[in-house]
Amino acid sequence: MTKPTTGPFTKTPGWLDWYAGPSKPRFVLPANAVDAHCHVFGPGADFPYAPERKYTPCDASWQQLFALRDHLGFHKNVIVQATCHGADNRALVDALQRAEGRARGVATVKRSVTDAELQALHAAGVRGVRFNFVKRLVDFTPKDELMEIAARIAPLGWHVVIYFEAVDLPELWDFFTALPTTVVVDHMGRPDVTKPVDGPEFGLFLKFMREHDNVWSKVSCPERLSVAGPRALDGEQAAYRDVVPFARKVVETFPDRVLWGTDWPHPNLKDHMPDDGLLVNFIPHIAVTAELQRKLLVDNPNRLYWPEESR
Ligand code: 0GY
Repeated sequence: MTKPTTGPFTKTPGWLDWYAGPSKPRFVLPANAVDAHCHVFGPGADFPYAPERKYTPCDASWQQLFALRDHLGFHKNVIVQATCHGADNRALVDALQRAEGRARGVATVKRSVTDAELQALHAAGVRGVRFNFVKRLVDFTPKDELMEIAARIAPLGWHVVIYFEAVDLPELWDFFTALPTTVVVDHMGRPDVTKPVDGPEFGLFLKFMREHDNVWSKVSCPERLSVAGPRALDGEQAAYRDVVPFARKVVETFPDRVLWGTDWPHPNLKDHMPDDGLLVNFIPHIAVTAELQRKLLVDNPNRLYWPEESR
């Protein structure tokens, strides 16, 4: 892959560039596998970052994303609008239009979005909107505005992607459970993996999924959730080992409602930048049979994002 660049913008101090030489994964992905959570950033020269952004990344173009897709062995991508672009979806739409049907998108929209704009996003391949509740990433949006957006996108067959921290789930519960669409949770609701997998905090997340069969979860981002980090003394087998029980529990309890993605180019990591090839090798630790792997990587994302191909 080509190396990261910054274009006309100055990166946030300490920002880690994505890993330019990912290894070839040992785990061979099944045919038609989908990387169901990844982003494009800019390039800033073509698609400037939003004035209200909380960080300035290095550029991460559609060419670089699709090169990674091919290198890792994925067939398709779901590209999720990142907060550094606010509700300006032009970089996302451009990437979708370049993908020749092999990418779908999750956008960010405001209450002021017109029906014509929603239709144009749909035509480009957008199939969901993202509501972000992570305070370091976004300013607060009133819940009545978000509910209004959810009601507008529901007739399009779109879903809502929600991103929040585990401690905020109790406060957000009533809003989440009132959403009229399929709801996809980013990164298992960001559990604190130093707490027990069978404790009350993660128990509430499992209850959320158990009691609401419209709720799905991405079992992604071990590199973001792990305290143990990428390597243990016994090597790669144990990478992000503290995340394994959490992700495995979700995969095995809700095998038909889980998705996996690289999260490339990995915004806001402070300590290390993962080798995406090693991240793919993490998958068989959380989906331990060929059937679970097929559901996670192929059946579920294709059913949600390419339903016309799954009929
Ligand atoms: C992720 C996670 C993060 C950032 C964003 O849109 C974003 O800026 O999602 C994060 O910093 O935890 O899923 O990419």
